[in-house]
Amino acid sequence: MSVTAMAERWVDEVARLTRPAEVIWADGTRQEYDGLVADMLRDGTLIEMNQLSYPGCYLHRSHPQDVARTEQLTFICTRSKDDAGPTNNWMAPAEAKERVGGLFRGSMRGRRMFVIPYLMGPRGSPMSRVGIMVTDSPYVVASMHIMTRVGRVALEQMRSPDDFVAGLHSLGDLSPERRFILHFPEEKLIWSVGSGYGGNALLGKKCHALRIASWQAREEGWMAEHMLILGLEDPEGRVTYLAAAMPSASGKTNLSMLVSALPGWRAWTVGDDIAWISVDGQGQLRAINPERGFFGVAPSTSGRTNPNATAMVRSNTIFTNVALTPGGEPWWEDMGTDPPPGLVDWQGQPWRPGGAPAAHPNSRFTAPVSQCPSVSPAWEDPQGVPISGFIFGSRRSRVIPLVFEAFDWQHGVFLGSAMSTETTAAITGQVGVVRRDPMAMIPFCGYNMADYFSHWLSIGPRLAKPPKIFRVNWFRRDDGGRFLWPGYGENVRVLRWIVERIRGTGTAVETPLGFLPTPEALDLSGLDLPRERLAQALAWDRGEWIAALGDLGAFYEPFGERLPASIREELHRMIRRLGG
Ligand code: OXD
Ligand code: MN
Repeated sequence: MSVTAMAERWVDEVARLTRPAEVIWADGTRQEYDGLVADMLRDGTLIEMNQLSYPGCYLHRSHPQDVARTEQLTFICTRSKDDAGPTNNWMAPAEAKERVGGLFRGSMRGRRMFVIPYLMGPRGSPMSRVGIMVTDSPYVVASMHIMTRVGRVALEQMRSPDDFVAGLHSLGDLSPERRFILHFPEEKLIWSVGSGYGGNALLGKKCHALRIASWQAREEGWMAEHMLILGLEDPEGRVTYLAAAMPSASGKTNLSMLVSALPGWRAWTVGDDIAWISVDGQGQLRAINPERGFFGVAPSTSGRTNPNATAMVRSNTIFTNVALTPGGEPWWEDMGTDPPPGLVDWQGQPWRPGGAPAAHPNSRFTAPVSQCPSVSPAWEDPQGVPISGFIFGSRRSRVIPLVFEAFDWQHGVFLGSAMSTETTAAITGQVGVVRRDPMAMIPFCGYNMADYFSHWLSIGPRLAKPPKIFRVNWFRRDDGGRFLWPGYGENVRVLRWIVERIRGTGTAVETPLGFLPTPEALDLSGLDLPRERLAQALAWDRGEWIAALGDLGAFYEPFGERLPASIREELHRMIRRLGG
């Protein structure tokens, strides 16, 4: 049996169901990409941007009701409902196939069906994995070219005929009423219909590299996490690698390519969204970035917040739902320039000052990692980079201090499980409401999160020296609603303390929450930040924390007996330490 025999059989089956006019196997070449772009320019799927100032850049305008991930239409389809757990939407596999199969019947009639063999992770890495995705969207094929490694590079990595995750995607009629994002982890299968939006339709990303991969990772003893990976270089040239979990649209991309405000310190970007992490023969965690592109949020990206991204998206980038200047350049809110006269909004209408945002708040850029000026020389190392610290960060105006450190691995896992955040435009729904988001994985964990916490707990004892775990919050505000911490490039001051703690040098005080930096421990040189504002950013309030932990207890309830005893124990210990 040839290594692709099973994939070919599945593709034939899919073609019989969806009835495309033509079946094309994508090869990942430049020629193929250029051909897709030419087709999309002809039919209006893409608009050419100014090829002198933005060479190789194009604009795509999506259906106005298809602009973000739709979590309410995303399902985990395991045989047992308990295996999906209380935080996932669940459908029985047979029912899912029955209900949604009909939407694929004939859905590609008159369209081309593309088969995309793609590799998640560096070529030749034992940690990399293959997917075979079928889609009727040329925009998805072109985006997959940027976001993954497409073609022979993937097929060559297959170890057996069933060594792939199968992903079936069809635009359907783009109606939210007929939109479903289904995951069958027991079959390594994804079905997505009715959306062309990145997180719903670029199946290598959230569907494969997080939801299906998290299931495989638990079975096989590794980790698939919603984390950026960066290397922080100190003035002596030593690089410490950190991985950080943060909810969607909360600054992961900016942090991963931070331009340091401290002289002599420098950040190297390995990945901005997903980390696959395994334990090596020496008991060291090693991480790869399974992706080869960034699918970043455009609004607020500027020379001040993220100069590297600003430089990176000047070429070979597909923009989605940004505004367009009369000169054919992209524009978005908080880009650092005033909206020019004649600006056209993300829906192609003339934009009026004072009206709705010109760019959609979840408008995006899709750009190759290799174009990032801060890309790490180790970003495609097949062995991955050694991880010395984990950071859990979320968006909270109150309660959570700027930074603190867990007492140990178990306490750190508890802190990750306790994370909550204010929602953003990256998902359809209300923006700014607080919701629980353990490890920033609530939308992406492909199985019962109680088992996910157990899995995290089981990793620590396998490590020679478990990474230290930190909690950060760049988003704390004062009573007047102003941010207490300047963020962006200044975050290096917090990262520096984290690295010092990892090395055993940084100073801290023990509190009921964990180890907090003393106010002098953070290097504020060259920063105009009064010490009392820093003290406010680092402050914690007993009453607020006791109330928050009560709420956390309620969040844990539906997990029942499946919640690891040590997580409950950490919760009770923390309440006791707070005198509650
Ligand atoms: C993303 C997301 O696109 O988390 O990375 O929504
Ligand atoms: Mn993400």
